[in-house]
Amino acid sequence: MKTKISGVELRRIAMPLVAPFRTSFGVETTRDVLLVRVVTTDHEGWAECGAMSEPRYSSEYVDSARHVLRRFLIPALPKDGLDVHEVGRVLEPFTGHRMAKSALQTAVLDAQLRDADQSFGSYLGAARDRVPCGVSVGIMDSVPELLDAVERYIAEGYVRIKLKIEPGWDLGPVRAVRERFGDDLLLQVDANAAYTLSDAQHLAGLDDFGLQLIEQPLANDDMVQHAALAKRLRTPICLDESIKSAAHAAAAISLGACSVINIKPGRVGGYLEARRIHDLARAHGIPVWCGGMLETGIGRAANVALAALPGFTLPGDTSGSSRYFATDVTKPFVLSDGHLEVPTGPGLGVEPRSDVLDEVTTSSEWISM
Ligand code: SMG
Ligand code: MG
Repeated sequence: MKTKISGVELRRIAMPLVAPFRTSFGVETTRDVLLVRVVTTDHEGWAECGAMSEPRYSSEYVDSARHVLRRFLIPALPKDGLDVHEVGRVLEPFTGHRMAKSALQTAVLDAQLRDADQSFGSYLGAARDRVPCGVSVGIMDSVPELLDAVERYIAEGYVRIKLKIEPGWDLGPVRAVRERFGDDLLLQVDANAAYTLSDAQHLAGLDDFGLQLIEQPLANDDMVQHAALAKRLRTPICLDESIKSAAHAAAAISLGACSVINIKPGRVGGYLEARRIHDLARAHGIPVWCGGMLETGIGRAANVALAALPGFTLPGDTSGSSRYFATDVTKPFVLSDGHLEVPTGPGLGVEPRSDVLDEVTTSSEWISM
């Protein structure tokens, strides 16, 4: 199926977070998001870029994504239209910039699915109509503050808690949460690459707490070191930042660098590559779950659809809108019994609310094809 694009809007919005979100690499207070809207003959397609405002989680950042889209990626799309499966190949000559590529491909996919009257979930191969949700809890100033936050999230119904950790905020907070909420709580940690292999013995101290996994303990490029660490921990290692493609996933699995994978479509260049990683992991018996980049309802809609694939056997960081924003740019995603429903309408199945968008827009540009 060919989709003919007449132009693309790059719109940047500033979304205040309900509470600051601190990780080992920095604090977010407002989510600076780049939205991509492709306009076709009959429809529009929307997507959101996972890049943050600074190149800390990954080398991409909002300005770089906007620039590479405007200067290279959008002009590379064929003028006479294309099928979503061609987007990856057309963008392939440009190295990296996977989050920017993902946003463009996803917007084309949304438009194409709206044309075909098919939902993301049905297109990707969703195996259920709702997904269980976890929540990622940032680093706090004190343990009592952390316990309060975790208690609130559990009361809201989240089925799994992920604690952000860093050197100096690891064993103590994890022990406190375990002691307070008991052994049945599904609990995991995410270091965002804050440790080195010389911390192996210290990290083995986490083995006492029955964690579901430890996410990205070591640096992004430390695939071999993660394999060495895996031999020294009982806690399963999950990779996030290190897995940027299906090829990385294959390498990590064969090296024994991880036994779980966090799939973020933006990080790996789009939903088609995300599905390839899912398929590969599933064939190897490696559980996967859907990560998050503090998405608005636009990105969340597609993530929830992805998380409904059969290999997503662990709850993801697909939290309800209210965990992030007082007002979302779509109808809010609301947790019900710890789950979010997979949208069923055509494409993403959600509509951006233009009144809300206009209020949060900080810049917009139009690129004609
Ligand atoms: O979207 O709920 C969310 C955030 C989940 O912890 C989360 N994301 O490394 O997994 C991760 C982080 C990356 C973004 S931190 C600003
Ligand atoms: Mg992570």
